[in-house]
Amino acid sequence: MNKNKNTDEFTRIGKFLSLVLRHSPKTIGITIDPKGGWTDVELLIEKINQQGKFHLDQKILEEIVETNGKQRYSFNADGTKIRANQGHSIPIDLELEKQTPPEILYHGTAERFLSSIREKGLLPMSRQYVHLSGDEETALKVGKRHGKPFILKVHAGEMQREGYLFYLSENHVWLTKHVPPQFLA
Ligand code: HQG
Repeated sequence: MNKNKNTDEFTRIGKFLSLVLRHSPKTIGITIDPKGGWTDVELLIEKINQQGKFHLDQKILEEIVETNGKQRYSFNADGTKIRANQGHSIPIDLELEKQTPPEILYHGTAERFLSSIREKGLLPMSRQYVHLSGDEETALKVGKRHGKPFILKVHAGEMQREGYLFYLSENHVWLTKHVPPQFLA
C-alpha cells in the first residue's frame, strides 16, 4: 500500500472510530464504560473486522492512534483499552480533573449561529461539553466546519473565578458545560 492510500484509509478508519467511541458504540455492538469512556481493544478490533468495512489489527490501530492529527484517541497505561479523548455525545465521565484555564479561550462557530449564541450563550448542543481552544487558529478551523467562520473570545478566567468548571482533555481541548452570553466577546 502506498503512503497516500494508507493515509486515506487511516482517515476513514479514524472517522469510524470517532463514531463508535464518541457517539454510537452500538453500531458495532459494543458498549463503552461510562466511567472513563474506555473500550476493550481486542473486542473493538474483532467487532470492527466483523463488520467487514475495514481490516484492523493491533498494529494498524496503534499507528492510527499515534498519527492522528488531533490526537483524538488514547490507550490506557497497559494498552488493553482505548477511548476518545473528547467529543462524546453519549454520557461518559472522562474522569478529568478540573483545571484553571487561561484568561481567554476561543470558540470557533459559524455566523449563522451567532444570534442564538448571543441569546443563550454557548451550549454543548449534541455533545457533552462546549469545546474551546487556547488559540484562535484552531478555533478558526473548527468554525469553518459549520459555515462562514466566526471566532468568539471566552472570558474563561472570569468564569472560573465565578465557579464555572473547566476541564482539559488529553489532546488539549478545553471543555466546559455552558458559556453564558456575558462571558463572550
Ligand atoms: C454551536 C471537532 C446555536 C457551536 C472540533 C457549534 C471540536 C450553538 C455547534 C469538536 C449554540 C456545535 C467540537 C447556541 C453552540 N445556539 N448554536 N446557543 N451554542 N452552538 O460540532 O465546537 O474533529 O458539536 O458554536 O475540532 O464545532 O470531531 O461542536 O458550531 O474540537 O475531533 O453549535 O469537534 O473535533 O457543533 O466542535 P459541534 P464544535 P473533531
